[in-house]
Amino acid sequence: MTSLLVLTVVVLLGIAVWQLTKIFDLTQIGAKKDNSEIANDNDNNVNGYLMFAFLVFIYLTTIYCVVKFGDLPLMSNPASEHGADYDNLMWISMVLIFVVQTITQALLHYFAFKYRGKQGNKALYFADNDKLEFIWTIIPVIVLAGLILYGLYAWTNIMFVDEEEDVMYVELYGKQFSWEARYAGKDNTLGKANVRYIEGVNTLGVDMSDPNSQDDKQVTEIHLPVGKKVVFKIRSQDVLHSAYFPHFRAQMNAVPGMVTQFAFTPTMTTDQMRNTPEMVEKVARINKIRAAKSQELVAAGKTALDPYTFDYLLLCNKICGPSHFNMQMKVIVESEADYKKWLSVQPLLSRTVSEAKAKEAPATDATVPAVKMETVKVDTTKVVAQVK
Ligand SMILES: [Cu+2]
Repeated sequence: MTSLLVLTVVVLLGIAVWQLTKIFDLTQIGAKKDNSEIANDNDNNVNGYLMFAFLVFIYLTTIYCVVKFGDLPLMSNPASEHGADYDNLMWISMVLIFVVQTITQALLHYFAFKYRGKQGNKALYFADNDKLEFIWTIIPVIVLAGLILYGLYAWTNIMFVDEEEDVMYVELYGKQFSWEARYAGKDNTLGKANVRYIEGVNTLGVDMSDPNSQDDKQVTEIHLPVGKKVVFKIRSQDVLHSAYFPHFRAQMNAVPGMVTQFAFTPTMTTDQMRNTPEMVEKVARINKIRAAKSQELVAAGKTALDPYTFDYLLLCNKICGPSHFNMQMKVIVESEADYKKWLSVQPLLSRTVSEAKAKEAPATDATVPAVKMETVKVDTTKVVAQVK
């Protein structure tokens, strides 16, 4: 409805401007004026200088964006082994694009000014120039081929996983709108899973009859030991998602019906990353904004915001639905000892599933159903309230 109103207003404004120009034209009748549709020298000069004005505008906009937003892209302190290679490729591409666009834009606008129309000028017929065409073809070919080859080399290196190597396996399961994760347990092998096995607490659809599933652990946050290669096996329950770890320079699509994979070695613990000068500065800046916002909130009688602390995150990088923005899971990189301690207290999925089944079992007893139905009712209202 709002868009229809906006559209109507835009159309009416258009008609108003059109009518105004007609009135203006009528007022000009009788005045001595060049009414020719052909551009004269004055028109050409104005357009020539406007070309320069536009060049200045795009340069100023570029400089403004670099100064204002230049610190936003993650282009330093990668937290994974392959991250430096990735950043390097990104830097080379960005510098190349920047230099080439600065020069070509200047030339484009300068020539548009220099060869602007002049009364009496005749266009020169110019069929082709093999030398020129060769130069402007071969330079991009060499540069692009270099970039592509370097990119392919980096990609092959990043995606290569040596099966002999000591790696650990973690499963990531994307669904609208959250991530779930599963550790392979002592046997370092993830049990089979399929969407058809999803039932009750078994939200990952793990095949509980598979011996490899018995020691698997489902977790609510990801812990990774520093310096150890992790192979993520990525699945999706519903639509396309994308497992995205920006600080580790890692991203892979989660595709329904297939298992994709991405592996990386974390090189910086969460604490180390928190203490890098860039991160300290960034967190301080965010907290300054949050403090100002908190003041407003408190003044309006609302609760103040908690101060922000940095944590690595697993995000979704495919716009997968209305709550896509909130699809995230905390990632903690720590020492091997801390990681082992954390993992040892995580419950076995097989135990969680059998305990849940044992709890459900009395429901078949004729005396219980009334109570059970009540519980279900309460849960539903809670969910509805949360959604609202
Ligand atoms: Cu998603």
